[in-house]
Amino acid sequence: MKKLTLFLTFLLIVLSLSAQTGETISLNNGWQFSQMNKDQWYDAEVPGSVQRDLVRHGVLPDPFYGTNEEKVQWVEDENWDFRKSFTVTAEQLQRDDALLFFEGLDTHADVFLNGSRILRSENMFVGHQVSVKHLLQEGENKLYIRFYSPVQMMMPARATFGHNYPAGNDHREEKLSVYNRKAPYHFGWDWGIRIVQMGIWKPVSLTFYDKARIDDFHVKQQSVTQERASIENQIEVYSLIDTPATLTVGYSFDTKVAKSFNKESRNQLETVGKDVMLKKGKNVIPIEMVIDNPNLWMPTGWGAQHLYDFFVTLQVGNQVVDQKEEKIGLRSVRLVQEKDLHGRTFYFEVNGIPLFAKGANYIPGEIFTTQQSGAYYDRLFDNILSANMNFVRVWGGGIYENEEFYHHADEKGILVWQDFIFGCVPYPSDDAFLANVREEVIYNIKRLRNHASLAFWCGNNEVEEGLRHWGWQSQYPEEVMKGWFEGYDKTFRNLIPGLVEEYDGTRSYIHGSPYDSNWGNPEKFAASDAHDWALWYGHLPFEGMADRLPRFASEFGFQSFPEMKTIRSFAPEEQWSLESEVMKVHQKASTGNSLIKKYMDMYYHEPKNFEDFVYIGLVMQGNGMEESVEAMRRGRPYCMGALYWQINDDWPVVSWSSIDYYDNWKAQHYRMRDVLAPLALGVEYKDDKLRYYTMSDYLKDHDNLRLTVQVVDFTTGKRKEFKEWVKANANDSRVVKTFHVADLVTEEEKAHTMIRAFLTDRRGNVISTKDHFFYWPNKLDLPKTEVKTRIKYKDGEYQVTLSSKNLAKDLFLEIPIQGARFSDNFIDLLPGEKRTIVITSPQLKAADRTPITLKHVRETY
Ligand code: NHV
Repeated sequence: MKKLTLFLTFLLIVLSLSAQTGETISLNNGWQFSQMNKDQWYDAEVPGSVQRDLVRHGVLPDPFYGTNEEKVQWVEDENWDFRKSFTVTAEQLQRDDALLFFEGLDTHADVFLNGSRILRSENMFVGHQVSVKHLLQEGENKLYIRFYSPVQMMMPARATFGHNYPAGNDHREEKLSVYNRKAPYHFGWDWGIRIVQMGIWKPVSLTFYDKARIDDFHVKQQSVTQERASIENQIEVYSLIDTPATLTVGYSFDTKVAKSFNKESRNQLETVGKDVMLKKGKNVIPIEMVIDNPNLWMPTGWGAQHLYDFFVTLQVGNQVVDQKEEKIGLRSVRLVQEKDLHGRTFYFEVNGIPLFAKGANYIPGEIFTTQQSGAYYDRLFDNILSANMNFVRVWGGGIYENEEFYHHADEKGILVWQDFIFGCVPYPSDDAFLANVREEVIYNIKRLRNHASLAFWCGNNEVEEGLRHWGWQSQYPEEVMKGWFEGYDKTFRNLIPGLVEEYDGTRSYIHGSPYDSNWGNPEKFAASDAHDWALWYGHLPFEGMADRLPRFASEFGFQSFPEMKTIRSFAPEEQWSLESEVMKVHQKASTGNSLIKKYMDMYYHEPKNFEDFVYIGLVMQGNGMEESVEAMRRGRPYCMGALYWQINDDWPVVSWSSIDYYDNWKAQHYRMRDVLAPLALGVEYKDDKLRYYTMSDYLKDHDNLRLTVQVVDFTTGKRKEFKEWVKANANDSRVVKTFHVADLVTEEEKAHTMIRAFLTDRRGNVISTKDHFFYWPNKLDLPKTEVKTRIKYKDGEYQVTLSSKNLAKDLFLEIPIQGARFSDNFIDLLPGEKRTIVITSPQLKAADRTPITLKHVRETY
């Protein structure tokens, strides 16, 4: 092994060789599709799906509008053909091999090229590479793909099993989703439209190359500390011949970036070469490497997201035949599950430091899975970062996300909890099924394992919880249940962890989430992550969540309707009621509306009309969820994570999301932003005391913080004020000040008085504000008031200055532009207070004076 330290030397060597690497052409363009035997061809967008294209061509109506969902269902029962021709030159045919690459076919398909069947696809999540040189000809070549109805394909499986799987979220009489290795949510969900798609959902390409190719480049981080990173690069080479070759791996690092973080500038360009004998076929070559004093990748809020540029080149003779690059963040991350006083811990440790996980569950952002552009992921991660999150769970009912998702996570410092794609139902476990799963698991581990953001793997969502707690025992014969339990162990306790160890070997794995708890039996919360659905399904009041903290909350949530401008996009005014046909299609949770009403009865006066109901629902979700999340954050280090259900929607619908389909923040997203701030103020109201907390994710202590606590009457304004110097310890939550409530207000005053507290730094900048009300609004004497506005109109930005004589609670500003950004919204405007809210959107024009409407709680009853 030779070691060269100067990148320039390396470059000179490479440049002096002829670089004859592969030539890749895209085969995404020029596809047509037709229903089988209909011979009616439409052009297809690839990546895409049949249904998405049928909507584009006007053959299907917009499935989101009105009750159109049912009108698009027939497509799933049909087979669909895709065809395309492409040309190949004589020169291209001179190359040693040609490799067709289908990154994703959804799902059951036969692929033909120039008269030969070259591939059978049975799994949406697996990409396929096929060597096709022997089939290609100079000039025109023809590809043809037949996609089979995933529903009709699997009818015989159901018929021969003799039972219908308990797949409650699969919205068809025959539950066939379990037999398909296909995104479960395509079949419907309790927030999801059903569109069981078929098609070419990821890109297609053709690569011509000589001699050998690099199939995979794994930068395996064996151990990483501040002092050194030990790396085993594993390079998978496919060679067409037995031949000597040289592999060179290296990395470069932009020291300019690192310098601003107090690392001395030093040579960060390094390569290691290795001479090898390739044998025909697959070769795996390890090349070890040590990096001293690495610039570590840190989660957001803890430092910079340093990314090294790793590369590998493959040289045969004097020709560089292939090369690959990877962006690598060096860090250590592990899930710590250790016995302790209470039970067992469940937290993530990043670079040796315990991390409180702040974030949400993510579902696929579109029902038309392929619709997401780079701009979509920019917006998504902007929404994640703006809400001060550091963690997101890619949930098992969706998909393994696109590379773009994990690239964004790497660059923004967001850790990813990755489920394997199984959710809420048992699955078959016969040999053929497991062989298919095996291929999928290997493929996706290899695809994702280089990402710094990928924190850990989880076998599935709630499959074991369902088997134990969802009452299937009384619906299925004993041997069926037994088969499912055995299948569970085979798949999630045996097969998948073995593959995670073999193909990743650096990350933690749990068999499923929750790990060993159920919300009906909270005594197990002391040793597990938890999906605590006592709030919502269990009718537990929001304030009850503080008394049953789990070690890590991986799901908990509360529904709301999207705001009216989103409802208007799919429902005409005569449909604005809970029981209308259109609204029922857009509320998929059978108990959803009654639960919203039940909680609203607990906390609010009955709203006057549908629009007020929608608004109050948003406010209730926001304030209630803030209360739960805050309790979890106050509760560290016992509780070390709060991932709420769910951040986003995949179509316009009533759901647990904090951002609606059209990118409008619900009240909850603003409240998450506040409560998850790197340094936030919390307050616990218990035993006639108000205990103020500082909750900090910073890695250093903050001293000399000023806590100001004001007692404010709803109509007369401020009556008392207390000031105190406090501190916030690094990576900690702690009580900094306790008040006896009786020292602040009398019993009678509680109904018309609130407590505003804020934290300022030495220069008087406000770091965090916390409003406390002693009751929910139905027990408060909220005054009537009129909110005054002064608006400055500019292109792209309106500035709205608000004031009110009396308290205006949860004041909501609405503007009829989808996705407009508000610097804040759903705010408590105090008597005499002046607040300016900035609304931004490229669609805002000064000349339009687009109307802004206001609503606050007192106006709804
Ligand atoms: O219902 C909301 C979400 C789902 O969308 C998603 O599947 O994993 N939810 C609820 C639960 N898990 C999840 C909890 N499940 C139950 C609650 C009450 C009774 C039975 C099951 C997510």
